Formats: sequence, structure tokens, C-alpha cells
Amino acid sequence: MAAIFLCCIVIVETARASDKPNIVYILADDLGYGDLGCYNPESKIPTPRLDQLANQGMRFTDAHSPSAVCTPTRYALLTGRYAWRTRLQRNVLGPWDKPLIAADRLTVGAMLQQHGYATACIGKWHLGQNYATHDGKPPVGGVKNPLSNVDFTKPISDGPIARGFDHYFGTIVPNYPPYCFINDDRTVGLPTVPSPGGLFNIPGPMVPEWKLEDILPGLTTHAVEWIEETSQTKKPFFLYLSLTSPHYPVVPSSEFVGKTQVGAYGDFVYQTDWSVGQVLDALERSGVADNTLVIFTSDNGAEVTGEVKPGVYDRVQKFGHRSSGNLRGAKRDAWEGGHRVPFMARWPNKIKAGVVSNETTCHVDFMATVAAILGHDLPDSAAEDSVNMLPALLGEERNTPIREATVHHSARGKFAIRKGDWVLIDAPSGDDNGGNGEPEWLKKERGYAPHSMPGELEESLRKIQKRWPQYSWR
Ligand SMILES: [Ca+2]
Repeated sequence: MAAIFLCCIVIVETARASDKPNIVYILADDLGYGDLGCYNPESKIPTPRLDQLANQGMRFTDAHSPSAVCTPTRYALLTGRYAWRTRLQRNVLGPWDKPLIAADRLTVGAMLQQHGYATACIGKWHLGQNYATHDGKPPVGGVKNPLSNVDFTKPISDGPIARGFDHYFGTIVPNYPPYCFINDDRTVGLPTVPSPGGLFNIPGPMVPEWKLEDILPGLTTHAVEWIEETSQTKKPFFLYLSLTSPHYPVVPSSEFVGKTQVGAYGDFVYQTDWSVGQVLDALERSGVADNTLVIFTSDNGAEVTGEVKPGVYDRVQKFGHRSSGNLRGAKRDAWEGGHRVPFMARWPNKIKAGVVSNETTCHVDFMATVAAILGHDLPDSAAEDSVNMLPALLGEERNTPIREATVHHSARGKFAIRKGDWVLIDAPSGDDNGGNGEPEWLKKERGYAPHSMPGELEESLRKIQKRWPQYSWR
């Protein structure tokens, strides 16, 4: 009798485990709202795999990255909490900065680990970690100290594998030192030579023979292998695939060079599409695609001319391609081009194919949505800005928006609040790119004019902050 009872428990547990969906969250870096064909019929860049993904699942038209730059978006995505509640009110972390996610903060990865998930972060981290140094002082680098004082023979602490991931592989930031892959908490090879300049515009230690062109293919191969291996274990899995493209350095592999009409940037986006296709194929081959929730999105809008040449506005003139689509603004800006991004979700077992949703969502919602999928009761100390988007994904009819309001966070710490058809930018302008920002010809084309009623805006702001203090950023 006892044996039969035990047997039943085992069967029930197995059934439950197989019900838990795998989750693959693919975050592109600086991909604009208008870069994909499924978002912009006039896009000049072929993106067949991502267009197909949209057709196989739900495509959101009003999805927002929590910030218009990397670090704060990534913080909010992994914790369900806006980054402006941390020490980071503006800008992003530097190459040697300490971790932004506190050790005792519940992350989406740690929550999934509690539910028996295998978890991996592959790609860009950009949330800080702690390095051991030869002199016991804080890590430093730069022109005067190109090899830094970091002791790379020692493990790196408080990085991804200390924040909810069983496994990490990637470049912490592709355009920051150390220039090498990191596997879990160790560099792959020792970065013993100084970076050569050129595309490496932040000097620092590099492993010999490091090639920027190898980063995206390296991440792709590792993700494919991890999916294939983890699928064999029958454990549910969570892969956070944080791609380094099409962010600077724009370095398409030779087989993609010249394949689009939008220069190196277009070729790199095309390669990004190919990389996503490899991951989707791995899910298919492993027989897990039907019960895997795949989300594809971007961490902020498209880059202006600067490190990336030509940038978003110059590509309009040179190639007739609009990376921001018809939105105003680009990466960094509080305007929509800074943070309204492509967002697709595919889960064949649960999400209807070919559906377009106009629900407003933000990447900060990921954690509450995953908690809802698992029936996980989030404590008050976790994911305080995260809203469960499962009703939208499941196509439930609603009369009211799921999100009450959404806070936007620009590169230099300008804030905006969005509610329904209204957005209030708490600054004289949504621009955060200065001289590299919106060009005069575009202002003229669109008929943009300076706002003439700042007093009225200020009044609205006070009213909002009084009524909804939880959204107050000052
Ligand atoms: Ca970015």
C-alpha cells in the first residue's frame, strides 16, 4: 500500500513538473521599435525569424522597457522593481561597479530556482559584480591602468550566479573591459593584454586573440547547447538570453556583411534575427517548443549617431530605414522612441497564434507574470512594481487596462509617467541626447514645436504625485 501511495506521489509530481513551462527571455540590446518587419512594414532589414515568432504568438504594440538605457532596464526586468528605487537614478553602471541588485533581493531567477527550474543567464549582464584585486583596493582601469588591478585568477563574486542563475556565460558588457567571455564566475582565459583601441574605446584588459565579431556567435552557440543539454534533464528551465546586439560595437560576422540595405547596423540586426532563429530551432529539436514561453524584446530604443555610425536619424536619410518607426525619440530619451520596444510572446500551449495586443506593458511586469504562471505568492518585499500580465497573454477580455500607470526613466534621470492616452514628461523636453538627438529636418518633417504651457504641466505633476505617491520619483 505504501509503495502504491509513493508511486502515485511520484506520478503527480512528474505531471506537475512537466506542466511548468520552460521560459526563454531574449533581450536584444538597443533594437528599435521600427527595426523588425512585423512592427514596421517599411523596415529595410529582413527579420524573417522574428516576424515568424510574432505570427506564432502575441505581438504587443505598447510594450515599454523600464528605462531608455541598459542597466536600469535589466534591474527592473530581473527584480520586478523600478531601478530608480535603487542608488541608480541616472546613467548606467561602469565597467568595475559594484552589484546593483542587493544580495537579499528576490530575483525572477531565484524565484524559479525555488520551483525546481534550471536557470541560466547567457549574454550581457551590466548589473555589476565584485572583483578581487591584487592590492586589495577597489578595482580601477582606464588609460593609466589598462590592465587594471583586478586579480583575474580569483573568482568574480556577486554576479549572475549569485543573483538567481545556476549558470552564466557571456560578456559582462561587450564594450567594457574585461574583454573576454566569463563562464559562471571565472574569465575564459586570462585577460593579460591591453585592449588595442579602435572599437575598444574603454581601455582595459583583454584575453589575447579576442575578437568582437565572435561575441554574438559565441552566445548563440552556448545558448543552443544549454537548451539541448537542459532539455535532456527533464527539469523545467529558464534561459535569460541577453544578446549584445545590435548595440555598439556593431560587428556582424562575415557571412552577414553586406546582406542588407542598411549597412553594418542592418547586417547586425539581420544576424540577431538569425541567432534568435537558432535558439528557436534548438527548442523545436529538443521537443520542448510547445510548452516553452518565449519572449523577445529589447532593453531600450535604437542608438543615435555616436559610437554607432550611422545612427537612427542618419539611417533614415542614408537608407530610408526608420529604427524608431513613427515614434519620437531614440535610446536615452524620455520620448517613446527611447523605451517603446518590440515585444513578442510565444507559448503554443497557452497563447493564441497571430494575436496583436494593445495592452500597455513594461518589462518590470515579467516577475509578477512568472509568479502567476507558477502560482507563486510574492512577498511584499519583492517585485513591488511588477504587474501580472498573464490575463493579457491568455487573451482574457477586460474593460480596463491591466497597468494603472507606467513610469519612464531616461538616461540622465528625466522621468515621465504614462496613463492611458496621457503621458507627462517631468522635464522641459523628452530629449536626452543633446547634440546627437533629434535633428532639425525631423522636427520640421513632424511639425514638432516647443511646449508653451509649462505651468499647466507642473500643476498636473503635483496632482499626480499627491494622488499616486507610489509613482513619485522625488
Ligand atoms: Ca541597451
